[in-house]
Amino acid sequence: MKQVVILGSTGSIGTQALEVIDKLDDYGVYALSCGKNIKLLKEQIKKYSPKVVCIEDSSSIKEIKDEFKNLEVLYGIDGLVELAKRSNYDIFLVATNGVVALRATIEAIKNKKQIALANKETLVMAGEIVSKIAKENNINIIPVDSEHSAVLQCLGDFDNKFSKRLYLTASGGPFLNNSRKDMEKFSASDALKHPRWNMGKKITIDCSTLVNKGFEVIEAHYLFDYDYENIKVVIHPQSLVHSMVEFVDGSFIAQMGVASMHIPIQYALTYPKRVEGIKTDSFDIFNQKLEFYKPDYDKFPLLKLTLDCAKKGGIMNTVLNAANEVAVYKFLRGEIKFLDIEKIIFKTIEDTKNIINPSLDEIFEADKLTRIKLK
Ligand code: MN3
Repeated sequence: MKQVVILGSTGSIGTQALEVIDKLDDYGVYALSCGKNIKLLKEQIKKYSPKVVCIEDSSSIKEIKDEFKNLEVLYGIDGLVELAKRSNYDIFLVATNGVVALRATIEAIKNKKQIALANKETLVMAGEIVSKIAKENNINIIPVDSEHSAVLQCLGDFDNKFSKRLYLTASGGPFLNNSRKDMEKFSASDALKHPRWNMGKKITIDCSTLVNKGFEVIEAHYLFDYDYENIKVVIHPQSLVHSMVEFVDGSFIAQMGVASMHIPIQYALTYPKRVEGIKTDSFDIFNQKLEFYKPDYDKFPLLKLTLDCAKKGGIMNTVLNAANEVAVYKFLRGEIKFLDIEKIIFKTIEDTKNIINPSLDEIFEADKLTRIKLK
């Protein structure tokens, strides 16, 4: 029986991961953690009987304890760290947003557990630190995101020596066929019409600016130890190919399938095996059209900026990520225009003095200061 810890169990990836576990033989839930959604957490406790839960703060401990007498309840970042250090589990699935789980993820790596990573900030903000610790502990971080899962599926294993280049596909977002002039007028509801994947509002905007794809290039760099020059972004409006690998003999291998997160989540839990597991809609290969284009950096300057910041390393992507988050939420609240998102980010990056080889504390500090400055 493989025991799984799910951080962020009440979120989109967390709930889908539990649906996957429902259909897997020999997988149990050792621990669940969540932020504010205690109601859903209690339903999950009833159904999956974890030994431990970890919640955001101590205010709901009594409420949970009253209902589940034998359950251990931890809280806060320290609770996550303590959980990560235990020996009672096999797989540590990180499906939280933001940086709350970063220290715990590092502890789980040092504890030599299988890491299934769905959180962006881990590698975007702290890729240098996390990948170094993973290497020292001989741990491969298994990606949950569809593009990176596709790359891993094409490679077969992390040590494939015959691969040459990675191609991360992007749907191109809702503005693929609009001009910059059109984009000036876009409202939040225009941007939220995302054609292919059903996702949260924040990430949908990040797909429409292609910032998300820039972040995915950074993640691929650290996950697969590839130079930035050999990771390409490909616009593929059909979202049927989830990513591709080019090999030394000129062959390309692509991973295709329906756009469902159940598949990459399941692969991360069962890697390197494949199982039938959860049933997804069947993929109809007939009468499909596949198109691949170069991204237009003039139209989507944030993609270029993200890649430039990635090459500089240090705290640049931490600052970019924080500025992006503040700007996107301002846009979603109707406080700024769509193209103001990139103006805010460009200005913030221009004003940033990089710190090379930052410590975790310096990364957290850069994140905090950027948010305060842009508030
Ligand atoms: Mn993705």
